[in-house]
Amino acid sequence: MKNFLFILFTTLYATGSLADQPKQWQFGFQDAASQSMRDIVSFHNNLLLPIIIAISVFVLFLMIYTCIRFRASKNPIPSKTTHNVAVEVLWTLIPCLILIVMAVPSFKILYKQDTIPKVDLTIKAVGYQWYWGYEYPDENIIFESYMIKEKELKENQPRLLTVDNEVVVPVNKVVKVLITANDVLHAWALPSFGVKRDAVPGRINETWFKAEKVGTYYGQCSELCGIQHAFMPITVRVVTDEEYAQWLADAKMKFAKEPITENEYKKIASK
Ligand SMILES: [Cu+2]
Repeated sequence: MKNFLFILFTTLYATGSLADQPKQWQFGFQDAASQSMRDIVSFHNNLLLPIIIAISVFVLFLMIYTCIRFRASKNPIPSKTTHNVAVEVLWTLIPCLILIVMAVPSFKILYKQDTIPKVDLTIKAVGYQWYWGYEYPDENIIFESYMIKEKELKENQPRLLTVDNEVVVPVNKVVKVLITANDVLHAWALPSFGVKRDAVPGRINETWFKAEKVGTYYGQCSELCGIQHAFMPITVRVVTDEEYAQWLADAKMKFAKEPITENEYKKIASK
């Protein structure tokens, strides 16, 4: 039995920990790719989960105990007690203390996420019904990012998550994301980075991430925004500095409002 439980839990956890994108039957979070997400995962696994399990086991025990100990055949004349000051004080105080124990580290994480370190790169994400638009304000790059339909997917491209134009950012750089929307509420969310912010028409929210691993990361709009809410994924490709410089040069040709000259292209690519 012990072995079975061990195998069950390691299998379930292993599936979760290998994923940078949602997996079938996933249990737990996606693999963290930033310090921010690591903080969230450790807060959940090391503090919240033990508390939740302890409370559930305790309540289950109380229920089973009550059912057996006070069943009709063993307890024909039930007690008429309605108040017990000591118990009432305890069941108010103990949950308060548990909440405080949970609140302190959670505020710490929230404040840390809210303080943006020195920014290396700024991108702007604009939610539209139903796709994302991106801008690299310092680079004069603007493009749109649409989901690839199922029929057009290539091998290894995940369904409902792959887009035509990915956001590309360099690894280990602080990226500030300005988030807004053009029509209705959307939300820009990327689980591996521990990032989720509402995109509100008429105002700009900001957040940041520092991706520590090269790779492709997937997120989705996380605010019900209409009929195609499920079809406006977010794909961020984290690349090395050299690859980023190359992408930047190509993107300037592909997306820029004013095309650049051959010489300018070479200059940027060689940076
Ligand atoms: Cu949306």
